[in-house]
Amino acid sequence: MDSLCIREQCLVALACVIITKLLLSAISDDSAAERFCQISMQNDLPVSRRPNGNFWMIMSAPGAIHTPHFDANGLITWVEIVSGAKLWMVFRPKTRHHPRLPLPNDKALWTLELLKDMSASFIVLEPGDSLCVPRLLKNEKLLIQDYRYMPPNTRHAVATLMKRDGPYEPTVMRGYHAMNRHTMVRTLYGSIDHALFHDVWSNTSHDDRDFSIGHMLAWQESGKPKPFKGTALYALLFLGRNAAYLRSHPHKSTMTFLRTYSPDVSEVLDGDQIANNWIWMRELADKIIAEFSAAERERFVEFWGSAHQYWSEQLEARAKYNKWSLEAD
Ligand SMILES: O=C(O)CCC(=O)C(=O)O
Ligand SMILES: [Fe+2]
Repeated sequence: MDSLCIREQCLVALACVIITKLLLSAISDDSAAERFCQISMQNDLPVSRRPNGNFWMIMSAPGAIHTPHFDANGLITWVEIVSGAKLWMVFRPKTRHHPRLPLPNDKALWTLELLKDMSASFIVLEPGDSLCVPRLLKNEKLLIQDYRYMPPNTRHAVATLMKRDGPYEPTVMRGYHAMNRHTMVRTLYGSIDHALFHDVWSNTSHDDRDFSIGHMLAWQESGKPKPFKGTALYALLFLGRNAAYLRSHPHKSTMTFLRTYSPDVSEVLDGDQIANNWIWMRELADKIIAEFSAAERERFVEFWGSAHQYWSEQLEARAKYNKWSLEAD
């Protein structure tokens, strides 16, 4: 860079921004859906854009360790280091099946349970590097196509590094969360895990991604060609129809609380928009389902049954965890 004049440096920076934007819009069906809705529905859009957007930035001190976790709400993660360095550790299941969450326990280092029976990959990310799972795992068989990011529900741990003999400097990283048609099923299963165990196994919440689910359903309902097919569509419909219950649960530690839980956003900022979005998503999902052929309906019902069963089992697991926590107190 030193040999480039200011004008050339600006052009390189501009090209990098454009390439990043193109890459991210290619993985982000939620942004594409929002654009579709803005163009086709203009001022009639019943709910707003996702209030907090997809981008974020974090700064962390050398030595900071992020223990094993999955990212919130079944979202894809893309990151790029701006300055400093991080050691990224990615853990993936050895089979195609959704890995079940371990029950948290009172052992020291219990968070390592999340990594049991997983294959691990490690990479150091430095300025300009972005997380690119295919490159990182190039010797492994990919489970799904199109990995240019960390897929939903990927278990990972992160350490912020310090340059040997370098200054003690924080690391700055920018990131992007998205949803994509190729990973919608993982988004759904990740959302179930998140709703029930976000306080244990995740580090934040992005419930506003429900606005994006609404936009994706609207895109599916009136777009041509239809963006989502097969299990990706079924997962989107499951998310839309159950959105009110797939938010981050407030975790009261009684066993029965989840059985009587009823979502209430009346006190929340944007509560009206959130409740309108629940209604909108249900209507859109019902319209899409009404168009299904008999064979497609059958496949959808089967998908719904499996997802529902997983959800019930996770609910039981949470009740068991709450019981154990109460007894331990
Ligand atoms: O940088 C960190 O400490 C954690 C970052 C992380 O886990 C993420 O971006 O998903
Ligand atoms: Fe993370």
